[in-house]
Amino acid sequence: MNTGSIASLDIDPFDEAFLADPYAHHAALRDAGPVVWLEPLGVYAMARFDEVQSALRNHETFCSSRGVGLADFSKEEPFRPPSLLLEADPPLHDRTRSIMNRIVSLKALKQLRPAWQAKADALIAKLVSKGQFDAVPELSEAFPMMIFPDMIGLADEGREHLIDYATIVFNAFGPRNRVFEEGNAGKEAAIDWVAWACERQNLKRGGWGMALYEAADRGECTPEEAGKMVRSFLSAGVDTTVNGIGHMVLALASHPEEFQKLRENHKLASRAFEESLRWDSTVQTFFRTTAKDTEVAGSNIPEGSKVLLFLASANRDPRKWDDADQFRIDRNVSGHVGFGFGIHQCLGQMVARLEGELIGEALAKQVSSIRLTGEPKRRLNNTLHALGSLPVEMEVV
Ligand code: OVM
Repeated sequence: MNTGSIASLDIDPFDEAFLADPYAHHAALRDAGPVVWLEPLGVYAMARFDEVQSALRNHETFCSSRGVGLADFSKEEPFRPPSLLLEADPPLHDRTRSIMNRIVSLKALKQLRPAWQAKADALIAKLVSKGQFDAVPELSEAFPMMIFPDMIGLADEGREHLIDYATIVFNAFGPRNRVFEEGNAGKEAAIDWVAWACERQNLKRGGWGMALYEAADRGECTPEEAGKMVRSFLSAGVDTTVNGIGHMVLALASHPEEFQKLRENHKLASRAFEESLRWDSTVQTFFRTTAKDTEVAGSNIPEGSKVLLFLASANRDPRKWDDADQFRIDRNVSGHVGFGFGIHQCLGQMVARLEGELIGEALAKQVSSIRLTGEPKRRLNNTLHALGSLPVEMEVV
């Protein structure tokens, strides 16, 4: 229940008009106050940078173990057995994270880089020679699918289920609305395939999946826990980077002058990816649950409250960013919360950054112009800002 001075808004951020164009609605949320009450959902929300960042930092008060979606795991059955990482607090979270951090290392990525770069360059060369194509299936989905499943060591059979699985998982953080029901319809097989693909006997030797079972062999966790950590890789590692790359291509296509800056200086590729994440954050929102009574900017939030954090809105808050709505690849973008902040900050951020940088660099090297040839289409999801199609034309250098 909302008591006191907190503004109460009749806004459902999971309704289809909001999901289709979240940026049109964020200013109203930010301007209504540092904390607001969303009447249709019965939750608190924060959409300004400072409050979002400080809630993410304060993981003892704003906990994750009661779920980072609308459902409170202390009252409702979780949609799937909770993640040992995303939906855990210390000390469990920290143990999981340190096991996974040893696998997702700078050293591992350095080894992968040359082969990934060759694949990115070859993919862009193929697409540029085509001229016109849909950048969603042919680029932003194609590239992660060329590298990520091999890195994990997944079975060859059934990999196409990965994107359907992510759709289901990210929809499940929101309410059981039409986006959830219709978006997930017909995708149920993906759940069984992922459970199968996470089993030890279905993982290839030398991959990041098997590395987790080897951690279990050393007594760092149980084999069951290793399987759940493989599930985390599969849940969080595909649709996030798919849409991160998609948004970068969309941003560059709709800002030719920014693409020219990138062509003039290929070293801006990683910045271009980072700025596109700020400008159009793939993970739009996550919830936290208050583990105790707390106060934010003079307003009381009682224990057991769901609090919706608008990461994407924080990344466009004019209180924090100059010309917040402008996409500018040479701005200082450090501190954005597109990968979250604090102890849960994206485990795979180095992987995502490498993917984005390599695609940005390949475009800078090989392409002289990127043009939209039709309206980009959105694929509505309760958590992800996702593209369904992005028709483009690229001209060769
Ligand atoms: C996980 C998980 C699932 C979805 C997203 C995510 C963005 C993590 O299973 O740990 O992080």
